[in-house]
Amino acid sequence: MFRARDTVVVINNLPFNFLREGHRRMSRRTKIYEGKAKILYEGSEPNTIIQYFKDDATAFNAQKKGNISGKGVLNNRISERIFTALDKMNIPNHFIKRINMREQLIKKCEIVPVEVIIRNVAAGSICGRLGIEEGSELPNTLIEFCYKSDEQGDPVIAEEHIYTFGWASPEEMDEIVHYALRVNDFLSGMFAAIGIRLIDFKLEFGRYFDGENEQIILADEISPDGCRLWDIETNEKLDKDRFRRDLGGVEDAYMEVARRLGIKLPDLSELSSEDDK
Ligand code: ADP
Ligand code: AIR
Ligand code: ASP
Repeated sequence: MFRARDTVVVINNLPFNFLREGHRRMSRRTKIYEGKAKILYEGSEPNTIIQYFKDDATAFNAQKKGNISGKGVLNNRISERIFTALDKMNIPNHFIKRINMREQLIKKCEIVPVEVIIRNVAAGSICGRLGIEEGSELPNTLIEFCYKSDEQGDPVIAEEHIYTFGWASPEEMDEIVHYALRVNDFLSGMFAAIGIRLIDFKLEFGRYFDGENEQIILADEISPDGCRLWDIETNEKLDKDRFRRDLGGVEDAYMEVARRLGIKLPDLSELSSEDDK
């Protein structure tokens, strides 16, 4: 049986200031929401939010809690890189701009309370649920839906539940599935090009209201927190499973993903000036 515990992982090859969360700067803002991995603040423009990436990590519906030093900085950068690339592929999304090491400005939307899980290879919960061996290639891309509810433990649901309980309309789900498959095609290729297999990942979508118009857009983040990423040659895990399963080398894995994406991490002086803003 899994027991709650605290895991603190200390990064040892990053400058000290890299690890600071900059709470002084944050306190001047109006906090809208604090989640397990991010904090949302009111943005300076109407209809915008500042998304702050924390180092906090949770797993198994927050039964396991920990802190991965520098994770927020890395996820901010990785997610920025991916959302910017998806924008060029005409996938509408919430990303506006990165503000600093841990924050990005995003479009405020009404989150559809459905987590969209896209699987290319069997791993994680599906293996236990259906008795499938981890690492088995799936004959086709599999989409699963989970009800986004911490209280209920994000249970897997059928598409029918979404309509029965009015979480999204069939038209919205058509768009969401269409975008999810396009994101999968694009990201699978993008990661393959840097020697990474995209095993599975989670997406969140929201409704963005722009005057009269309402649009479904991709929201939240795409980072090693919500993707399974395996090295193509060795099958080494380069994602949050290293934390979930106590495999060690968590930060190194996130750093490796950032490095392969060509993300240049800032030097010490740049980081300290950001923290002192
Ligand atoms: P959780 O809420 O699961 O603990 P996080 O700590 O990542 O997750 O918190 C970020 C929250 O912000 C999530 O609940 C997510 O659904 C929400 N969110 C992400 N993007 C947007 C957006 N563009 N507008 C409004 N809410 C968003
Ligand atoms: N995920 C699901 N809920 C939260 C997250 N982050 C992501 C996992 C994994 C995929 O969705 O990171 O990439 C499938 O997760 P699972 O646990 O259902 O196998
Ligand atoms: N982030 C979710 C949780 O804390 C799920 C996960 O990543 O395992 O439970």
